[in-house]
This record gives sequence, C-alpha cells and structure tokens, in this order.
Amino acid sequence: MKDILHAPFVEEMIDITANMYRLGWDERNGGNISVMLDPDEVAQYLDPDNVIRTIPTGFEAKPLIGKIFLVTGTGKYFRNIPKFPERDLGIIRIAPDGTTAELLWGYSDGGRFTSELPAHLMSHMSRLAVNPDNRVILHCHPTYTLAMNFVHPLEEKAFTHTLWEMCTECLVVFPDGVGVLPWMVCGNNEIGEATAEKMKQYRLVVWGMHGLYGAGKDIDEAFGLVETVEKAAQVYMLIGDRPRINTIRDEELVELGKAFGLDYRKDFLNL
Ligand code: 2HA
Ligand code: ZN
Repeated sequence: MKDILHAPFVEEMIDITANMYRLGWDERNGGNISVMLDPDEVAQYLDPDNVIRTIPTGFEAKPLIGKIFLVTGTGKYFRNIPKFPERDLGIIRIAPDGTTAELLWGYSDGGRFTSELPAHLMSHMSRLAVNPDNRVILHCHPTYTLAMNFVHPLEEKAFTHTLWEMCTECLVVFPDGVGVLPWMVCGNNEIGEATAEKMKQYRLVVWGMHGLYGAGKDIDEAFGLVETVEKAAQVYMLIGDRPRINTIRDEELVELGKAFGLDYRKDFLNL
C-alpha cells in the first residue's frame, strides 16, 4: 500500500484548504469541501474492505451508493488541515443502504464529516445528473461576495448581471450564471435540498448572507469559479457608491459571447 498522506488527492486537499484559509475565506471552522474519488486510485492507498466505523448521514443518497468521497471534518479549521490531515479530513463510502457513511480513513479523533454533508451529497447528485464528470463541491465564506450580499439584491439575474459587468472574464468563466438562495439556517437537509435544486442549473450558488458554493470536475474548476466571483465582488465593493462613468455594456457582453462561442444565460442581460 502506498502512503495515503502522499496521495495526490490528499495533497491537493491540503493545498487548497491552506490556500483558502490564507485568502480569508475560511475563518475558524468555516467552509467545507467534498471530492469524489476514483475507487481504483483509493485502493492503491487503502483496503476498501477495512471499514473503521459507520456514521449515519441523516438522509438517503441512493445514486451515490458505493461512491467514495474525501470530505473535510465538522468543526475542523482549514488552517489546521496541513498539520493534522488524518484528524481533520476523512474518506467515506456511501453504504448499500444509501443512508450510512463507511469511514475508510481519517477523522482519527472520533470526528465526523462536515455538518453540510447533505448540501454536498445532494449537490453531487444534481451536478452528476447534468455532468457525469463532476467530482467536487466546495463551500466557503469569501469576504467580498459576502459583503456584496448585504448591499445588492439577492436575485439571480441581477446578481449575475452585476458580476458579469465587473470583470470581462466573468461571462467566460460562468456563462451559466450564479444561483442565489435567501438566508437560511445551515447544516440541515432543507438547505441541502434547496442548494441541490439550484445546482441542477448552476455550478455556483450563493447562500444569502452566508457564503458561496462552487462545483466542478476538479478542484481547479470549483475553486476557479469561486475566485472569479470573489474577484468581481471585490471590484463591486471597491467601486462602492462612487458614480460609475464606465461599464461593460450588455451589447459588449453579447460581442464577448459571440467571440468565445459561449452558451450563456441570455435572459440575464437587459436587452
Ligand atoms: O462548516 O461553513 O456552513 C462550517 C460552515 C457551515
Ligand atoms: Zn458556511
């Protein structure tokens, strides 16, 4: 068996969580990530028959039975993951009943997966139905996106449109736009179901006055989506109340869409 601590998927998780902490998006125990792993790759590092313990998930995830995920731990700080990966991360497999997680590695202090597991697994199901290559769901509290939530309408068309106006790259990076949920209590099945419903259409979902979810085929895609939204939100917040004397006009967004051959949300323009 190879050393799991040097598995590329563990190293990448350590790297991205450290990065997100440094960006200030994951204060204290804020944020959580789940990555679907390739069972053959996992078998190079772990005995798949060695289940350390089982943990109920609290909901049924039938389409994910047998799937294996690397998931950040509940109450754990991204800041500490590089020092304590085996304590603060875990690898779980969804058991044949669809409602139990089999722990294959990690959570070594008796811990468990993030309280947002329902939002993650339900979102995985939604994204996989649209894109069978989806592997990653990532949640964090990016500062400027959060700030923008307090001064901008929490409405999908308006929110997406403003972000598209802030950086030329935005339309190219998320032509599918950004889903928006109102403020809700987090950590339960209800917000999980609402997030997953949005994930049928969007790879990005704002949790009103809480944070942001990103999905992708790998960590680069999910993280890249989030950092692009955050950059646009930063520009928006830097402009503040100052009069805008220049802007990217909708006609120009149309030109951009044509030039890059984008399938974007045309109904999100004001033309
Ligand atoms: O895991 O970010 O939404 C801590 C959170 C809850
Ligand atoms: Zn959160």
